[in-house]
Amino acid sequence: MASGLAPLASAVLDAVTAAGGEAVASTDVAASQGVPHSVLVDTALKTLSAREALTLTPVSHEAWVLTAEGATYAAAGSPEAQLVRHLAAATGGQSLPNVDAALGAGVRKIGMQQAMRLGWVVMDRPTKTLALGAGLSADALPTDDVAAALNTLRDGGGDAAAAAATGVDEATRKALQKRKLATPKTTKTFAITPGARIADARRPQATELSREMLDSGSWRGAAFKPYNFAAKGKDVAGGHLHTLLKVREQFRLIFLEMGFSEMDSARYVESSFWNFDALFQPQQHPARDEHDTFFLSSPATATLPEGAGDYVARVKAAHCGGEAGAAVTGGSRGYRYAWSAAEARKNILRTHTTAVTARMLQRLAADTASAGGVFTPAKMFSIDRVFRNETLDATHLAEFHQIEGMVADHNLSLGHLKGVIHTFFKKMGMDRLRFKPTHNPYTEPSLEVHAFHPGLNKWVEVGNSGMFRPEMLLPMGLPPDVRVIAWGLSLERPTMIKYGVQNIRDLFGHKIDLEAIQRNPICRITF
Ligand code: FB9
Repeated sequence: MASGLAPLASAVLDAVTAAGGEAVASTDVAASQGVPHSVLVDTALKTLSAREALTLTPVSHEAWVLTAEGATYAAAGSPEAQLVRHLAAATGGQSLPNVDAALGAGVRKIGMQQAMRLGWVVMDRPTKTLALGAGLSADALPTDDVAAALNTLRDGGGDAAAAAATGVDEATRKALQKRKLATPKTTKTFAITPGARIADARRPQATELSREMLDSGSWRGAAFKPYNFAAKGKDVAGGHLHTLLKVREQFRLIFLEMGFSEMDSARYVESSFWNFDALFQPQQHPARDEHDTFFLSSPATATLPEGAGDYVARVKAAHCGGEAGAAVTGGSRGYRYAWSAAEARKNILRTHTTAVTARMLQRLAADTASAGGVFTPAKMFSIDRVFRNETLDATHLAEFHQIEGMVADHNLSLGHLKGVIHTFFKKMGMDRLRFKPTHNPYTEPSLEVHAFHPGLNKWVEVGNSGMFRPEMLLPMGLPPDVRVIAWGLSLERPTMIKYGVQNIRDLFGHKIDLEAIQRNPICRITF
């Protein structure tokens, strides 16, 4: 059972009761109790108002306080007045170094600026010396209104009304504020009046209904502390999706809305065959050496796909070119080099999720074959990690999440590719796109996608795309009129832009700020 009141709270109750319902100023109670106003508020007023023993009506006061610089000038006079007094005391023009020595360069600079603006001081250009302005002399010096105003504010406790009454009007105060000599500070005090439950404010407050109280019946007379339904419950720390996964979720929704199905991309270790060879990327392509790709030492190699008919042989033919190559690729002359199965078996960390797309397309071809040549169009996507042995910088790590979409259907054209990309980025809030021809080993034509980002107010490269080459599709056994369009982008770039992350290390990796993850709001994809 919460015991009696703290002395300060009791003193407040006394004052309020004594006022007979009139409002009591919290500043007066604090002064009468000799405690700082903030202590009275934190230790007594908050508790008593929570108990509804008191009603606190906030009263805000605008008080002007002097800055440290303002306080020095209030005491020593404004710089311009100090300068005038110095020149009045000196004989003849004073060189700047002399004045600096006397007043300090800071005061001299400000003083000169103000005094010359007021015509109190003139500079003799040839000799670069300062002297009193016309009409001024040692016994006819201007009044130092600035220092006077500062002192009035200080002595008036900064109360604006009081200051105004003594001639420190709004304009003067603003001028002082502009010179960073005084600033307005709003303080809040309270008008205290009796609360609904002041009657039993002194009675011990029950904070719970205990078994004993029920047995003893003592609950009847007890004053229960009002239940604070607004009290903030304990913050139950729940799980939080990593910011990247929040954005990934949004991209998944976009694809699902567009009728795409998700590819199973849970395979970081891939054979060079599916990551490169199946995509008609030649074995001597620079991206295939360890400068760009992470090769595995164990398991160092994978088996090439068996049971896919002689798919591997056809991939080899496509790379080698010549008769056999032209036969399986509808006439492509291929790369005409000795394709090595050993090279294709090398295990790597996949450099793109396009390897997964290749597997899906080859499976589509197999399904077509087992469906007697009937091809079922497909729209599929993947969002998953890929690894590139790149130079690390603020926006590049050795891994990122690739977002990839592909559509396989009869007689698709570049127009279909641009159309589906427009639909996709429109759902991200970007409807002004530009396509720039580019090159990928596995697509022809290939287009870089650039979008105008309204928030950044600039064009951003937002991805890459293209039509998979027949040298990739035909060896799989896909019908010759089936075209496959695809595009890709990263998950990190949009997430960094969305959440204003400058350095990718703040987003991904051991240095991320978990707080931010918990703080980051749910992601709405529109940028
Ligand atoms: O994500 C990228 N840019 C981007 C995307 C969205 C975005 O949203 C903002 C709110 C507006 C902002 C930026 N890029 C692709 C473009 C560049 O950042 C690029 O410099 C870096 N790229 C990565 C690869 O870096 C080596 C981003 C990554 C990328 C590049 C290409 C593909 C996928 C990811 C692809 C592909 C592809 C092509 C044809 C067929 C199938 C897949």
